[in-house]
Amino acid sequence: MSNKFYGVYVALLTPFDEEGNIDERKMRNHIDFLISKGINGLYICGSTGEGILMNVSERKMVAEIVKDQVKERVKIIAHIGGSLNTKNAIQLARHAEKLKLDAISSIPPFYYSYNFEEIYNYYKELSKSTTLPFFVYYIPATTGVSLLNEQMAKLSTIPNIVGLKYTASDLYFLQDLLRRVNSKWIAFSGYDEMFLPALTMGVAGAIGSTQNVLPEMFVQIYNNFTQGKIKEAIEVQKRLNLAISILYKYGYLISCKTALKFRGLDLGYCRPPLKKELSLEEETKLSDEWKKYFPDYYNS
Ligand code: MN9
Repeated sequence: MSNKFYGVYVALLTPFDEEGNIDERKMRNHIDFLISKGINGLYICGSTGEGILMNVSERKMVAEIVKDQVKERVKIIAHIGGSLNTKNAIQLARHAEKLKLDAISSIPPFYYSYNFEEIYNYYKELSKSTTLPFFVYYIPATTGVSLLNEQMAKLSTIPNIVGLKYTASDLYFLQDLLRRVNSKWIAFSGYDEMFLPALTMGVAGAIGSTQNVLPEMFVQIYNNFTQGKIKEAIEVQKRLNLAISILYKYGYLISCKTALKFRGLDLGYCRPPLKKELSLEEETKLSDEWKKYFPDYYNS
């Protein structure tokens, strides 16, 4: 496995059983399915993985299962943020290092209106707690934390911070940021809808939720782009975006889990307060639409 971080990373869904417990067997099956499709890495316990709905020991358990199942076939980045406070995040960072995962990542602290000094200190404390490479996870739409480009660039001076997962729509902001940090940062595109445009603006790959459902399409976009086959890449991105618009209709994460059912995989339930499962009516509508537009990803 190469030392570099690039390509298609899956923000891994976490399967729960009906009572809300992590379902280890389903998780292991899903990991093997994704690896068989040619992905480059897994990003665990992020927004998609319902990480902020889990406690520290559950997040450690997910990391252990994933590490054991992956067996060095692809890289693993552990999201350690949203775990309530810096002390918890440090525990998760140390655990990731002990397990020899490849990197850690974190959203900025949120809920209280933290000033930049507090945000900076959060990243600095975490960075001091580990020698692992560290990716900032920037997702202002859900955290409510927006940073200026000069503030983001300041984060790049913290040792270990090697890049970011950028889930925002302003790709010029991203390109400008990469210029400010002299392209030292490895950037991953977070909005699946914009993987191809983000590649043209300098990202090394993508990390997102739809990769769980349609890993093949992300691999195709990435390979086409790197081989200069732009027209082909545009066609796949268009088709992917149709799938995303369908998945958005009934709640994103539970729809991703349900669409995987159509592909023959069982990802269980989501954890409340997220909607646990689709109603029968919703599932039927989703299934009909999926079958109509994506017959090649139905029962296969
Ligand atoms: O950054 C994901 N964002 C969230 C990762 O989960 C909030 C994305 O993969 C989106 O789910 C995806 C659909 O909008 O782009």
